[in-house]
Amino acid sequence: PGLPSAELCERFRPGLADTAKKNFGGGNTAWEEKTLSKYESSEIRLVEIIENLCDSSNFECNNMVEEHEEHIEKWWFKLKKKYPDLFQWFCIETIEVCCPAGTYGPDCLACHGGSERPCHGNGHCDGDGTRGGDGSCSCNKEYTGDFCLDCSNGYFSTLRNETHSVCTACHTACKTCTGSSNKDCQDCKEGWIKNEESVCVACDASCIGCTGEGSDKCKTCASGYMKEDEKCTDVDECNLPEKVCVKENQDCVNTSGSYKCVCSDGFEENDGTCVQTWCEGEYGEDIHFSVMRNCLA
Ligand SMILES: [Ca+2]
Repeated sequence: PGLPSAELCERFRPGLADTAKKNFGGGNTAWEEKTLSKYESSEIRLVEIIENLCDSSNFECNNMVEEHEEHIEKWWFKLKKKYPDLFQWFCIETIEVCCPAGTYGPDCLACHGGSERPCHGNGHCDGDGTRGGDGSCSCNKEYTGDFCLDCSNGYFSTLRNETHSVCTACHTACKTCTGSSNKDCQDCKEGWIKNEESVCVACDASCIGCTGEGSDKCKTCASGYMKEDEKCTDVDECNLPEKVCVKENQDCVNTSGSYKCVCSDGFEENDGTCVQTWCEGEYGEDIHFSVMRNCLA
């Protein structure tokens, strides 16, 4: 048989707790207390506990319980006073498939960073609580290193001692940094550039990547811009030989990096076409679209 999964060791304990309050509405009558104390040590509850130890779909767990049912019965009738924690007695000490939290592997050794706070609270210890794994840490994204005490790129240290480390996100302009503002960048992130004051500032909107501030320092031009006199300049889509706004009663409006198609004056968008908004009323007044049917009739 292979090693049990971490899931098995985690599921076992909550399953056990479930039966404790089952079948009782939370009232406090003498009858209920008497019944409860009977139930607490009854074979009915033992059966319920065994049934609840595993999810019905968890083959591995159900297999394990079935295989060792006589251990659980022995514990229930003889040992539960001395060893109140079934998980510890059964899973850890008797059938030796799990380990105490914060330990891993065949001998339940302490995880990297110690069993109290594996990975210094900044990651997950491989095999934690099971007889498998190697105790190494997979750190949360902010942290790196064997013990999850160092900061990842894009994070800087706000607290660091032997046992604790807190890393905080750099400013969005920084790739690496020593503090929280865009003045504290060591390197700028892609799309940002250091100015004369060593502050990472955004490349011009017309650039994809840049060597400095301004539209003349682009590495390449962003879409909607083209190189003209060494600068990335907005393309005026409305003046292209081929019309870009082709619907009836539609005008083209150039924007920086793009363009918009809008309905001409006196028209408004309705189901994707531009319809007339106003008409001359009987009495010489402008009438809104909502009454246009009347004025067309
Ligand atoms: Ca444009």
